[in-house]
Amino acid sequence: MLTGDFSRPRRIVLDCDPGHDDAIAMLLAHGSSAIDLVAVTTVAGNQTLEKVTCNALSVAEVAGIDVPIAAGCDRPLVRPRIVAPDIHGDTGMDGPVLPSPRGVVDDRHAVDLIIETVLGSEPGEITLVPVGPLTNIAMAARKEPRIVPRVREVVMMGGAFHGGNRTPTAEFNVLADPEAAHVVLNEAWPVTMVGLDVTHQAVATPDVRDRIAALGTAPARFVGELLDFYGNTYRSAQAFPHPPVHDPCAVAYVADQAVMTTRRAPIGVELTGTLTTGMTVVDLRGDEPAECRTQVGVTLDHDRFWTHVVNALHRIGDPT
Ligand SMILES: [Ca+2]
Repeated sequence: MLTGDFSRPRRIVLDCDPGHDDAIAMLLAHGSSAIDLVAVTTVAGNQTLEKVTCNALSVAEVAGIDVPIAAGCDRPLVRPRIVAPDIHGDTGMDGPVLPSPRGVVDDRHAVDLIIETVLGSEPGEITLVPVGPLTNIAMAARKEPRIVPRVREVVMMGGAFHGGNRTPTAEFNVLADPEAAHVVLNEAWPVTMVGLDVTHQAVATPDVRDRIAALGTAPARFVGELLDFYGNTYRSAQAFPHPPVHDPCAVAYVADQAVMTTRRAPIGVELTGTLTTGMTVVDLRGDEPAECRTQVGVTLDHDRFWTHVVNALHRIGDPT
């Protein structure tokens, strides 16, 4: 049972690179009563833009998600593209047998859809939730700076204040496009960084798997199949006994701030390191600064987080 003010759903654009955990983030955003998912935008990351966009359409098909899905940038701002087949497989979402999507990709470029959505809404209405490399968000801020003061906040999955996953010091989303992360973290909007410090607490333990399986719906079975594959790659590539699902943590925080504790802190991105490129450098020295646009997630309420995911799947039911 969750308590809190869920009376006014938060309107979000989910910018993603599905991706197993991205898929669960989409399902949570669609199924949560505290979220109004306005659009899904895709970016090259876990796999190529073509593959992750196809995956986003498949997730929409599984869950009955009927919002614009637009494809964005197919490569980082500056650096060569990196992908993550070691975790997500050749398709970017290996494991489940995916349905052929009936939906089609929106005509607009993701960057333009983000801009139109923000400018077409009330100031402070739209929250941007990037859970892939930050290329689209940086491009949108640069192309149309008027969006920056109109966005309520940016809640990003990426970075860490301690350690990395793709390298010893860098998390994948920030490493994939560190210049874009630098742009996003230095714009004049509030940013919450939901990094590995938090998401490594969001592990899909056997009791969680049981709760999802007990729902008995097609989307719940889909999540189970995603976690089967993703659990195996996380075990072999990263030695996790149970897989951490990163991206839904950012969505869950938008739905319910009580899922995560936060701390205000300046955040920089290492752009010129020889060993530490893509590292997010978070200044946690001394007292928490009173005035600071950026904050980092610190601890996750595991049960509360997963209850949001299970409740969202319950609300989605069997849409087809
Ligand atoms: Ca992602």
